[in-house]
Amino acid sequence: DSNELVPVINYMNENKSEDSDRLEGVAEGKNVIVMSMESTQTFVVDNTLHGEELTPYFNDLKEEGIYFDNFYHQVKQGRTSDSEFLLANSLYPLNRGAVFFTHSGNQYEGLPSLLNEKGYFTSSMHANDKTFWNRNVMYDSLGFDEFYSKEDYDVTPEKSHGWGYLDEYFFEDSLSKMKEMDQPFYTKMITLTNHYPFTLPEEQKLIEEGETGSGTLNRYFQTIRYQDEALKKFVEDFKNSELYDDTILVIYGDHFGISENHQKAMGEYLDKDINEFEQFQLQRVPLLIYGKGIKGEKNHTVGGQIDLRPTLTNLLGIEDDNPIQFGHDLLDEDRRQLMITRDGNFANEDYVGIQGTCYDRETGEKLEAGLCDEGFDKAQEELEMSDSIIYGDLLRYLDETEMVQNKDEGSNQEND
Ligand code: GP9
Repeated sequence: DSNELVPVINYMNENKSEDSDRLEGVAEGKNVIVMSMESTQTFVVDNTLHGEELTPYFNDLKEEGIYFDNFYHQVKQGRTSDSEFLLANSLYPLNRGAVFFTHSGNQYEGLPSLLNEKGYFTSSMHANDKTFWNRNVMYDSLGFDEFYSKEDYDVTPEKSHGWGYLDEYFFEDSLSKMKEMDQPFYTKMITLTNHYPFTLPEEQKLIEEGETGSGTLNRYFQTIRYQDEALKKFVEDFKNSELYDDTILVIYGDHFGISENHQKAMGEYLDKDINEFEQFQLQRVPLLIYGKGIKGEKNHTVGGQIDLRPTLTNLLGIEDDNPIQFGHDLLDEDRRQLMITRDGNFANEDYVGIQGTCYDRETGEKLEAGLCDEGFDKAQEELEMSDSIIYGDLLRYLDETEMVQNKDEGSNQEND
């Protein structure tokens, strides 16, 4: 019942840090394009194969925006859909199954709903079947106005490969759609080509395969390189369009592409032993905030996808009245740096804690286990709390609970 929400609200209040307001409202009233890059991990950024850059365009682009190099994905079995859930709600996904399937009927206070209330037209763009990951149902619960799915794109066999519509065409069609959208808009694009098993038509291969012992990793380099070329075309067209002046672009990786089954090959490529610590660090994904008026900076704060929503609302200068969010604005210099994974592991400014073992985050050196106790405890506490909200569908009590709390506070003040 509604009482179940009280401890969560109390926890949120206790853990709220004083917001520095850094860069607050710099994108006020602007359109937002959030681009979710399929299976894109940070290790490809500024990295090479056969002496060639894997992501030459992104490498340059990131110098012009705010680039985060200690940003982690936090997904579990729901993969891309889990990353969407983290972004929309600033809640953790579930440990088993995909919350997009299991709890699509819950009441949420999604970011699309919030932006909607503030006058934004909100949409998601993804050229796959609309039922994939139950998106057509869940998107309604999150408050999207529109879902541009496969049927809204010019998907032909010539323009498709593997999982479907090639990114270059997806980008092209999507930009045309954006030009027609009511403004301000918030749209989330989800790419598809850089998806396992990472195959491409011959003419789209812009780099030779890798030479490691894993065919998967060897091909991944090629689809990553392809995605970067498609991104280049998109961003250049975007910059030449009228949208550029009034739009910010947020690019992030949704989850890993190379699983731990390919550790040996990864070690060959990166020229180091991929132990438990390195495997954890490989879960970093790129995050870039880019747009006119946003000054370039390299940001090393430790964070994850759960932090995207508060970061965005801060940039947009939007008051977010949903108190149940686990994320912390990535641009706030005094923010709590703690990234919790669905497995109960964590990274903070000093440590990485994995299954009871404590590592120095900078050096990867094993440390005295007790140093990570606090991090592990916090991870457990937050995951349980987030789960209780989802399993109990507790956000439906939000208004009621806040009303009671406000009344209590009011009467306490009278008594003081
Ligand atoms: C499917 C796409 C890929 O529509 O989002 O999903 P994934 O398998 O990466 O979760």
